[in-house]
Amino acid sequence: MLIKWGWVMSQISYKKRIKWFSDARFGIFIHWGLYSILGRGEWVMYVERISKEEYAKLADKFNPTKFNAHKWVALAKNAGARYMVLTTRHHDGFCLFDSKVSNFTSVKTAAKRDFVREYVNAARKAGMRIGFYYSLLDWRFPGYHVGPKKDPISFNAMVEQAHEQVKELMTNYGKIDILWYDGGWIPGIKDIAKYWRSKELNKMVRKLQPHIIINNRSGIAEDIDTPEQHVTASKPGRAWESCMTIGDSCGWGYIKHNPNLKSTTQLIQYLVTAASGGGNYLLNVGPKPDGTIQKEFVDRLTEIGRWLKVNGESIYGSDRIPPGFLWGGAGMLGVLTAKGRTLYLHVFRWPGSIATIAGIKNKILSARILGVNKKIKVEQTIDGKVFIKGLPENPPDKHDTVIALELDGKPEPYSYDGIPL
Ligand code: FHN
Repeated sequence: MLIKWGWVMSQISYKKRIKWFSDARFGIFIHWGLYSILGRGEWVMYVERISKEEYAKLADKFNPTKFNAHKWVALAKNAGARYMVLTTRHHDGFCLFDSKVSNFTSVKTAAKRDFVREYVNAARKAGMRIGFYYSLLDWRFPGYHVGPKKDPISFNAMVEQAHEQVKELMTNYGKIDILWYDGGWIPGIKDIAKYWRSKELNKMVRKLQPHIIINNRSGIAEDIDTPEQHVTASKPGRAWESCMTIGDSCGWGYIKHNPNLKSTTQLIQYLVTAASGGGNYLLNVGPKPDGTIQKEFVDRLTEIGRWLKVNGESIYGSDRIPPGFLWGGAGMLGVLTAKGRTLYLHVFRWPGSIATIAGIKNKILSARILGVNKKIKVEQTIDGKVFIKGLPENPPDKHDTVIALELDGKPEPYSYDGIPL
């Protein structure tokens, strides 16, 4: 009985801890560091086999005079994001924060700045929730490349560095909302949590930051799943967040020539689809070496913000769509999101003056198009079909027009199982 009670209490604390995150639905990921100078993505050191000595010379050139954390935060806020996650240290080992256990930091090299502190201060001032990305692995340690069995001394030194630096990040920057581990994989090793001593590490993190949300990449499930470059819902009750680049999936850090960018419509529809599954969308930007963010990214984030200003009620604080709705609920038109007794029909593919969906059991009390002051009519059949009439011939929003359906209760699917067409 005691064990069950303990489980129940942990679930309550989980639900309380995760609520702001799930309500937020949308965050901005930022990958920035020495690799931005080369403009060929954050894996450049590894894929071009640049020696750590050669790569370290970049630190003498990394002096982003145009970096202004307030501008990054303002862009994220203007995009409608409710939290941000910044790479405090990526796999290359270079810290954007002050560390007692490493000289390879932005404080002890050319820039002489603690960029993490500037980011934290700017985000806190703007009421933006704060996330730290931290790569457990560090390519500069031979123990990572040959593995803990071949070079336990170097591997364990890398683990010690991780524990010390995570402690610095959790101690020196005030209340932190998300710890976003990455780089936990160890070639040839399955139980990575054992080698990173993740249980001990996360116990220390939670002692220092009791409200923090920890992702699933230290080898322990912790609080959130993190599908990457795809939108895939976790099991009901489990928070999750899809992280994605604007460019194609080969690079999160700045890439000088990356013409293959996702459209704003695609990005908005990924955000909506994540919300439909009760998940979050963490959209990445890779700032330039001078600290500015390229126009194509600024334009997309600004347009997402415009869309959210009109349609945010269908995203923020939305619930996962209950199972059983026919083909996601909106058939060929798009996807559904929900909040309480309101069902939001996100129309990606505009049908003209009449929209038809099947599979809603509830009685629809009224319907409105978000951001459009136009009366529309709803007709329902006894077998769950809905005809929304009087719609404009052309879609009011080019990315996703949202029709809000007020129901007589929480959304319930109408099942056609066993009923022939
Ligand atoms: O190797 C990293 C990669 O550089 C990037 O940081 C992504 C973001 O989630 N995570 C790892 C690849 O899964």
